[in-house]
Amino acid sequence: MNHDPNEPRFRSVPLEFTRHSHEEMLRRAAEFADEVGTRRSVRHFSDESVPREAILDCIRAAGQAPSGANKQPWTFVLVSNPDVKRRIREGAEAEEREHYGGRASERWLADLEPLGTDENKPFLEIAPALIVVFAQRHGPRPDDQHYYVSESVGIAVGFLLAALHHSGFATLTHTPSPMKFLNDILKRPSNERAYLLIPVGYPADDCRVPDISRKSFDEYVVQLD
Ligand code: IYR
Repeated sequence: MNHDPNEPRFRSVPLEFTRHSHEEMLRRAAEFADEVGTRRSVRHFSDESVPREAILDCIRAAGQAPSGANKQPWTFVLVSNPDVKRRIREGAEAEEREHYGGRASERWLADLEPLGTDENKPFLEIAPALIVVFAQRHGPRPDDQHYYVSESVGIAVGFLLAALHHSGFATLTHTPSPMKFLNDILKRPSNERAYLLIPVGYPADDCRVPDISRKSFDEYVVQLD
């Protein structure tokens, strides 16, 4: 079948795109890099409540991420119920006791030492909100295929963390492993697997963070021109 190159083979709409001047682009890019550069993973939260609507808008930002075949293979569960948070803490600490008590290699535990982490996760109860991100292996029916699920959900989480930071929330990317207990507590179906647990709130007044540094730019950038 011949195809007219001027006739798109898919339903389309005009692109909405904001064009900035070069100066504006330089300013925006530098400002964004500086802003995300101030984000730190926080493990000491205040129990102060947070504006829920703002969290929901950040989740809305995450939902704008690109995804494999536009399947949008993610579910974000926002938890603020104290009883559910307590059960999540118990489930996570049970896994973490295994992790720190011998499941993790000596090398892994040594790599974690500068971060000061251990099996106690009080922040899961103290933080006013938890976002549990689930990746959908496939759609509601097993033959509803999803593609590049980890990549897609990873991108959405990047959007989410940037949006939360931009809005003024402190966050932690917490990964108890395995995370099956989250399906049970949150009653998520078997096509979903927990991907990341993100406590959200304000830092405790006396919050301290590990004295770590980021790689210098040249260590992670290769420019070929
Ligand atoms: N999930 C554990 C261990 C842990 C693993 C890595 I890799 C980290 O960067 C941080 C912690 C915990 O949350 O303590």
